[in-house]
Amino acid sequence: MDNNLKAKLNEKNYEKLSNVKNKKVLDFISNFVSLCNPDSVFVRDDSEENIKYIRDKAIEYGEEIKLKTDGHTIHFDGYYDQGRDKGNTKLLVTKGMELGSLLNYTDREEGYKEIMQLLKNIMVGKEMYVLFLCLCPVNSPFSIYSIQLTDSAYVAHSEDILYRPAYSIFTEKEDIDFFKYVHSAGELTENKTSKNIDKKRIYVDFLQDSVYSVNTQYAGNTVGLKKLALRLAIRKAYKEKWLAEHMFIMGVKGKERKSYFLGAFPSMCGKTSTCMVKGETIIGDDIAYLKKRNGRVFAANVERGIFGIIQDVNEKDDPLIWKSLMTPGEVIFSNVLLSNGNVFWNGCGLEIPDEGINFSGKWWKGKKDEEGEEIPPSHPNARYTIRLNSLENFDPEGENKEGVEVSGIIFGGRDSDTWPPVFESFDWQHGVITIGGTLESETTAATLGKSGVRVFNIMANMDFISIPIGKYLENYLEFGKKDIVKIPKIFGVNYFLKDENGNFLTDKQAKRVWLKWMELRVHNEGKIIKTPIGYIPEYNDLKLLFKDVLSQEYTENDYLSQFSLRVSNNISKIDRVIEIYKGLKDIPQVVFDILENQKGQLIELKNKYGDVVSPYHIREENI
Ligand code: SPV
Ligand code: MN
Repeated sequence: MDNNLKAKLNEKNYEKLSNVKNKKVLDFISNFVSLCNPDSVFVRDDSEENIKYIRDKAIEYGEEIKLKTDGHTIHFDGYYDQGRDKGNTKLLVTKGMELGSLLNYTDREEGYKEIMQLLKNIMVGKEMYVLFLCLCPVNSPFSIYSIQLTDSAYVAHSEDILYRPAYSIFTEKEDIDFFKYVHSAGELTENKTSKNIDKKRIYVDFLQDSVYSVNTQYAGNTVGLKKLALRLAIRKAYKEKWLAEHMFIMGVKGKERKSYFLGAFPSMCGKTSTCMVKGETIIGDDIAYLKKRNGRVFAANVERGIFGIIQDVNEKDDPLIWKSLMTPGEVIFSNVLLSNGNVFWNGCGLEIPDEGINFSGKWWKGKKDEEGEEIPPSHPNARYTIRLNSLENFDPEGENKEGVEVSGIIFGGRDSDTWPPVFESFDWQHGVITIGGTLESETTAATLGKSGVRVFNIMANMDFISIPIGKYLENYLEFGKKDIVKIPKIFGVNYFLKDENGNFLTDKQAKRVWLKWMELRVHNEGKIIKTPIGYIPEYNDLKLLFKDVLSQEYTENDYLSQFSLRVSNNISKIDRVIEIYKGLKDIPQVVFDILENQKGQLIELKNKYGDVVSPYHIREENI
């Protein structure tokens, strides 16, 4: 160990680090201790005492504030640091390497130089935390070990709630590969938020399996094992022929059986609320790794906690999350309203006080921002951080090292006028290309029946893809082709379908029925109608399910309004996506073939029946 590093460690921390025999680990830590120059270095082992040290520091340094309820704290990110910063998140690439127009990347040499410059002496006056962690359960076929260096006790605390500790693994194994993340919140304001937001940078150096993040605190930009690691994992998965996905994992109960589903939805499109529905179980709400074993597909949750959107979480709609947020235990609230040691947020179902502290500092009802817009009590992206095992519906297989066998994969975006509420692809290739591969989401909540701006978001993973899209698709297609005994079925869902007057055609609870229908389908039960976009349910099955699951009457009119195929809109969607794919290099030809084929069938249907076609007409075509 070099003297500079040694000088920053007290006796206990020196001992902890000495127990790590891997030279690569020591080199990495030494280098960044020299560069960032913290006053001291704290090495976290897996003990409760060490974990508590970091929790206490977050409060001592003011990055978190204690709330009235035991174990609960609140953290604020800066006013301009309330979400993932796509513009300042860049992949570093060597000269001549092209990733395509949809990815944000920059020259590695320049980017590296810039970020090293920003990191220089950035931790003077601060303590650096060294955390040994693991993506997925430790010692599992899915494990990727990781080391986080950060000067933020809030980031280190969040990482403890969200990821499995792995110090003991680093002391046992001498030579393991690991991902590396270096983070500094930079200089802080008096409110303990990152000050130099104009120098906010998140650079992914995949050549060294490293990510650097500076002058930001928002977890999506800073918590290495979350979206920073996902970008590294997607490359690793491509090389090793597995999948790293932006997906929840949940159990759906059938009659005396349970099947596991994965779900990919862009942010704010119902992902967490789907895997948290009443009656089912959750394994994870954000990121899953998929690997094959004996010809079957297994998935594991990368995380052990949830960093979830809090807006509209209330006792009535989300009783299980609510309970976890209201019970003493470990919860970090971020960017909600603080008043008298209690927290409030939009849609919490409680009376919101007229003043307090929020992400804009001192807040009062009617406070306006620089543009004259009223500042809400909580930011729309305000969040809670909790452990999954604090939830009553946490699935008993949640920590299974082998993962769970995947029966179905669900894709859904914010779509007011194209896809039906639920449908099934013909097979893996068809699902990958025409469902996951055409996923779009409307940026703004559609108003007055008019659709918002649709943004292409392939597999809901667009923000994190770190290889050319064509290669990403190719890996997906291959995954379902080779060495397969049983492949998951692929489904599309749409919770946001509207009628011509702009009214939603389904209510929040209906997703519970769609899940049960998909559960039947993965066992090849339930009747289906074959349409050009895939299989849709028969009315009678849904009628029974609505009665069973929700005790609701489901009318034939409901069915016809929801499941009539919007043929013209589906054609336009395919045209939009083909246009995007044409602008990229390396898209496999089969992608165009399958999309063109589907479009051809839709045109035929349109010529015969018009813009919108009843499922009954389509059923006649089946016979
Ligand atoms: C998302 O936005 O998809 C999240 C939160 O899960 S973040 O950590 O910001 O990525
Ligand atoms: Mn996410």
